[in-house]
Amino acid sequence: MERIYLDNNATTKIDPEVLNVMMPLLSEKYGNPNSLHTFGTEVHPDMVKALDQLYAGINASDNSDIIINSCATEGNNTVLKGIYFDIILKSDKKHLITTQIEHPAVSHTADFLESLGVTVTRLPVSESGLITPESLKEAIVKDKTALVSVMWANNETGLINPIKELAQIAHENGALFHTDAVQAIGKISVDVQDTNVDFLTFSAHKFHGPKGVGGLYIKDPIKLTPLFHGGEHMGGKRAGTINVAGMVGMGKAMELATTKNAIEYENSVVRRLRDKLEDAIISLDDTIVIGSREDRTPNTILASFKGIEGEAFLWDLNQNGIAASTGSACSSEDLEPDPTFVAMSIDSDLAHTGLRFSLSRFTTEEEIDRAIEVIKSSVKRLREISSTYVKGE
Ligand code: 7TS
Repeated sequence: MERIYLDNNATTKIDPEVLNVMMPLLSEKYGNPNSLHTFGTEVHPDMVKALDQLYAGINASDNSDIIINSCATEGNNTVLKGIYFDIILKSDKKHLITTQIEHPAVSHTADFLESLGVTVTRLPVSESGLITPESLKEAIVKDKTALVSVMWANNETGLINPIKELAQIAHENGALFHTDAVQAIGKISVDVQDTNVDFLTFSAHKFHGPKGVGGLYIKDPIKLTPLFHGGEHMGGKRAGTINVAGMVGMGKAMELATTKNAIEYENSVVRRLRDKLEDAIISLDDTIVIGSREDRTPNTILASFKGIEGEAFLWDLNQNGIAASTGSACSSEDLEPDPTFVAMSIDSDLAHTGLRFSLSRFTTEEEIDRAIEVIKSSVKRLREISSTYVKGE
């Protein structure tokens, strides 16, 4: 059976061009970049190129930092814990603002800091599922809030927050601003100078790069206490031998994902396919999709099918070759996943019925047509089963 991958917000396929540039660094060019012999030094040009591609992809200025790390989870931990050590412990700014819809890489780190005595405010979403400037204005305390951390685009709904306005409010009140841009890179234009964010995290495997490598942007002249202490790698900002092949792959993936053409492709072709799938879903009885299309990344749908339990639906789709998600795969190892916490904070009727479909530039029209057929017949079958079950009770 042909398999169709509609779970690109969990991870993406490596672009063959990315794999190509990585292969030499996984085979003959294996030197440690910190070594002084030619095995070490010969990889430097590849690393410089990758850094250039990363800086260009998010429009970072030359004197700002991009720290290469293992993933966005590490980047998010570095920012929140760095702020704890550098600002919260050392000044009167003991307040952290985040949101109710962050990925656990931020929310659980905020919970941990709260257990150490930090005051944490978690902004709710508006009716349209967004974090509004008004709610931040209400929560922020001038010269007492150390950091505001708001994700750029939500991984479950795809809803895009007004990052530029939020960063401005943070700055006007003496706070720094961090955004988890994992779900934004490659889907919409991301510009750190235009939005004036202080910290931004990303993860290569979400934009057709390899797993196990990510980046943290830090605006000049901010310095953060590192999460890892050890050798002088990355100028002492993140100890541990750099994943050279991963970094080079991430650079290439960033370049491919952020050109004007790539973003236009997302916004036209991917959006059209997403809308086609979405139109088919909402044409079924008793289905809804969270958030207005214009407010979302062009590849994401979080849908709810009344009367159908999300896990059962996911299983049925998987049996028929369609890979979707009940929300964040990060929670699917739990026996009782909490897949739709974002949707629930928008609409409590959605508990356990939300299913996420996320496309990529590799998704084809034929795949969407086949997915529509499978979804329709699966909904019909599962509703028949549940009505028989209710009657039999
Ligand atoms: N931040 C956001 C917004 C994410 O969506 C994810 C992964 C992460 C951080 C963590 O990235 P990592 O590279 O450190 O693992 N999100 C998902 C998801 O939505 N389904 O599976 C993983």
